[in-house]
Amino acid sequence: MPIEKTDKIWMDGQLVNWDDAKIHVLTHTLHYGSGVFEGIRAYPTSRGAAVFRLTDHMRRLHDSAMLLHMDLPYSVEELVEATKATIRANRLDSCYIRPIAYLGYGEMGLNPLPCSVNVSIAAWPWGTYLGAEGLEHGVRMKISTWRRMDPNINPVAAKGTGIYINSSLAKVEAIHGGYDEAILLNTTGSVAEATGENVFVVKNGVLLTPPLSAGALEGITRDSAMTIARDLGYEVREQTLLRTDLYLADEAFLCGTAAEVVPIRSVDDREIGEPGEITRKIQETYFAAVHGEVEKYADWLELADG
Ligand code: PY5
Repeated sequence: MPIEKTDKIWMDGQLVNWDDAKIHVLTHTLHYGSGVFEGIRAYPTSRGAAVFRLTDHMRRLHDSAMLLHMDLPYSVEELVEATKATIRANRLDSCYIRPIAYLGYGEMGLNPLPCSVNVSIAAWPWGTYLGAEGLEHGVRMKISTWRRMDPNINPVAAKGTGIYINSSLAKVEAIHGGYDEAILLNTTGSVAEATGENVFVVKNGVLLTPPLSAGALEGITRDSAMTIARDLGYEVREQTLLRTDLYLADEAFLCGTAAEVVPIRSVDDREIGEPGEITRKIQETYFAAVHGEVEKYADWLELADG
């Protein structure tokens, strides 16, 4: 799906025209994957565009930067305000927001420390990531032959641009095989996560998801889904999962900002089937929450005009 152009992109403190948001070919991050980024969504609510857990996303951007020795020149609060300004400047009520911090032009050695740190924030309308059919009836997953990196090879807790080569390889392998999305195992063979989503299974009425130590990103949607599930009265456990736990699941789903909450319909051609009741309830509550329809989750929303 091509990116839908909007008017303005925030670059290092200025709102510049979309077509002018350019960088030099010798930008450090282009060569070494030394950037950090976030994926955030804003949804229409009765009080205007609301960004879902914006401050939490900007905190994670700061954490990612810290892990890669980048000193961000903007505070969490400044990035929150910059995001709201970008949404207002583009008059968007529903959008995907992509902040990225990168090491700029000026140095070419591997030492990142002398490099300038640049930050930009773009926002554009982006529909459902894994397709309307997937959201409704579930996606077909393949266990990748690519393993999620060991945390002593790359800091997988950081949303680092270069780290996503691993996800891209798994994604292409899944697409070439005729599947929608891939699940990656870690180097010890247990389930880590999907290419851009966390994974949950439901077994005997209990929700299970791999612990962060398995190599899963600390997903903000994962945290939201766990809260929603517990509030609905379900038990949620972080637990090591094997690929066969996926095959034998009663229900399973993916969650992430871009993908939202997406049922899994099969894994390696083992049918899980149409979305089950627990997955449906969590999906429905998540969509109601992001649209400002659930009072108890009102704190998750940060108004673009607020
Ligand atoms: N795991 C990985 C590897 C991710 O990239 C993401 C988010 C998640 C889990 C879920 O995290 P969260 O719930 O905080 O979004 N992926 C990005 C996103 O915007 C990029 C996807 C193209 O969803």
